[in-house]
Amino acid sequence: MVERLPDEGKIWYNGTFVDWKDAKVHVLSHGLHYGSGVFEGIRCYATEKGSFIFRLKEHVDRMYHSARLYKMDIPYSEEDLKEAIKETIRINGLDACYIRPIAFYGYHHLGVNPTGCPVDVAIAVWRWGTYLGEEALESGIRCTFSSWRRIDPKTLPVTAKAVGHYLNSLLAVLDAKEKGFDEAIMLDSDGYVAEGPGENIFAVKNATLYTPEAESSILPGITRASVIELARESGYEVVEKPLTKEELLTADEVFFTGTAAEVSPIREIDGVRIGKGKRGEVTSVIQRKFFDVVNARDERYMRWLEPVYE
Ligand code: PPE
Repeated sequence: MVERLPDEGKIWYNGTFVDWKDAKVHVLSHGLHYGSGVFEGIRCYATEKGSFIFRLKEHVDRMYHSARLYKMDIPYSEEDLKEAIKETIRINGLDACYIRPIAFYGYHHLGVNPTGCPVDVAIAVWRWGTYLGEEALESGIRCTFSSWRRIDPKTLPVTAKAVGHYLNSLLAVLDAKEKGFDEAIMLDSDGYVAEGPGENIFAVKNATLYTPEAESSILPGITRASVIELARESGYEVVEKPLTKEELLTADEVFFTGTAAEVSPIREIDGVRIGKGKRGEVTSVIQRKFFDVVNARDERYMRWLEPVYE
């Protein structure tokens, strides 16, 4: 399930391409000590019409949004970064890949205040298959409610996809794995359902979709927004509201969304079978739609796809 990173290829690093093995940081970099960085996870799909990046603009927008919340000035324009992302895929000759741009405070001084540290930016691309295992997309996964609550908007700007925020996710993942589950589901500080460590969550009841509001303790995912749009377009009602544990456990279907996780059904939570205990009907419809869109099989959504090789 866990795929090792490659050891060959080119990484875009502060405006130039360097060999994979040379894309290094100093151990005293600010970002390493304080988690002071922002990043994105983006997917490029190989389709019959060529290679396309899914919602590149929205991802790059979010990276700058994250940076702004941490008062970090990324020393490149969004246009430059988008171009650099495409160039990184081309120079590595990939047709499908996962794209990881990151901006972090680099080497200058230590101390929590980052003012004066350079902002280093890198873009790496590599092949990354299914996030939760090959079988997950079809059969669904087994989850547990984490004992760790999701970071609270009163503590950190949760809409930022920031490096340090992932320590919260790391604890939830380790907790779930130790208990023998595939993935965790995190509650917010009030006890409502928030999200997975790297995924947003949806419940389906009587063919209506429910998901926590974008303003709650979640990272408002781009896959989440896409799924809401695709579901509404398919005639389903989608309600954004606080979800209780009980609502999740008694839902007909539950699924995760995310760039890495795509649309992954959840078949069990803490020993409670969800619905029929396998991928449900609505999840199947949404999954099919999603894969049609990312694979350039739906003309109406070509606007979400950015060609890499023109
Ligand atoms: N919540 C969290 C906490 C999160 O990290 C992600 C993405 C999402 C929701 C879904 O957002 P979006 O990708 O825009 O639909 N998680 C990224 C990193 C996963 C990782 O393990 O690293 C991802 O899916 O790329």
